[in-house]
Amino acid sequence: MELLEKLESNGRLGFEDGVKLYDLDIYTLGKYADRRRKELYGKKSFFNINRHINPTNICKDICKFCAFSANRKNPNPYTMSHDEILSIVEDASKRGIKEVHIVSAHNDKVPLEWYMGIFKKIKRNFPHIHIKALTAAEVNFLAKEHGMGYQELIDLMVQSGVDSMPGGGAEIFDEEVRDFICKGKVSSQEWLQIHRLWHKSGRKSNATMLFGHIESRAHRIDHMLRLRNLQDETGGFNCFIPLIYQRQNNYLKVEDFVTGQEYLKTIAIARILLDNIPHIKAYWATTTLNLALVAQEFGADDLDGTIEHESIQSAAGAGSRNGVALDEFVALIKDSGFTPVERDSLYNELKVW
Ligand code: V47
Repeated sequence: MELLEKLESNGRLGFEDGVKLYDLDIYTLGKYADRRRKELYGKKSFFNINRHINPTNICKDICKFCAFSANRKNPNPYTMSHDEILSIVEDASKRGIKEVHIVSAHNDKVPLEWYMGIFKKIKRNFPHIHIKALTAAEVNFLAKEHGMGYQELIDLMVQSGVDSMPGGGAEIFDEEVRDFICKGKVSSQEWLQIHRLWHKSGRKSNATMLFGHIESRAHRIDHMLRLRNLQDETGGFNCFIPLIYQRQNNYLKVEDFVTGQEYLKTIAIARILLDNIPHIKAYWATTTLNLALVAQEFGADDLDGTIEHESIQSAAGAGSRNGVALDEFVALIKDSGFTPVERDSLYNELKVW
């Protein structure tokens, strides 16, 4: 069957089809992606009121794309105390946050209890706040560092108060590209296995894809299809998040920045290919707010949240260090022609703004 016929009939697309989607013009792709988005959510755009916290930047691993971890280019190592973290959460809770998103580097200078204690203390003091924490890269690091199996560590995360897992550490699954950009970190198989086990423990997670560096379009399609396969098996992914690679202050020498068109095509393709992952997130910390708003027309239905403070993408050049004020965020979504819907971390609707 021809590609356009498959798109018309909402048929499931394979690898070759996926690669060919990039050759379609942006309007055709956008039309099909937007049709699917509208069938699912109409003009609703989801966001949450959240706080990102990055408790330490000391990292045992070296990823060429990373500008966040303390290294020769960024010689400012830090590790927050639990009291510091709790006071950030307390302050943010006054502004009504419903979620903390906690992603750290792979710090071998602190005990496992330093990581788990963060979650226990937040849960004890702020039981209403959803804790989205520990990427599969962190889970892999902690399990190996402390001689534990993945399942054992996952059980400990659950006991300590982690509610869901963020999608970081996926980067690009293709083994050759992965070997070049983040050799030694969690492998693709391990990343998928950790999410499989997490889903089988009855929990939800997200999945990211870091793109716009040395990967090809085919690598992106391969990445998405590996996620679709796991989602067929577990159904545990809430959302897919393509992250645009930010190129400052790191060791990966990439001159070209991904274009807005390439980003919008990638969002549209994700919406079309990932027929089993309900939400596609335009993560404004890597796109700028304006491009994320345009992505709503190309299949994205989720804009992450207010973030408040962000250290990973902003270290590499993104303008997201200070988050965005809630009233400004809501006004921008409305002005762009969409309906801002505040959600909780599991996508239950809390308020139509
Ligand atoms: O995995 C690192 C990325 C990720 C760069 O689950 C970079 O809702 C761009 O987990 N340019 C961590 N990206 C962030 C993460 C996340 C973010 C937003 C939403 C969610 C979610 C999860 O940050 C890492 C890596 O891929 N990253 N360096 C860079 N130079």
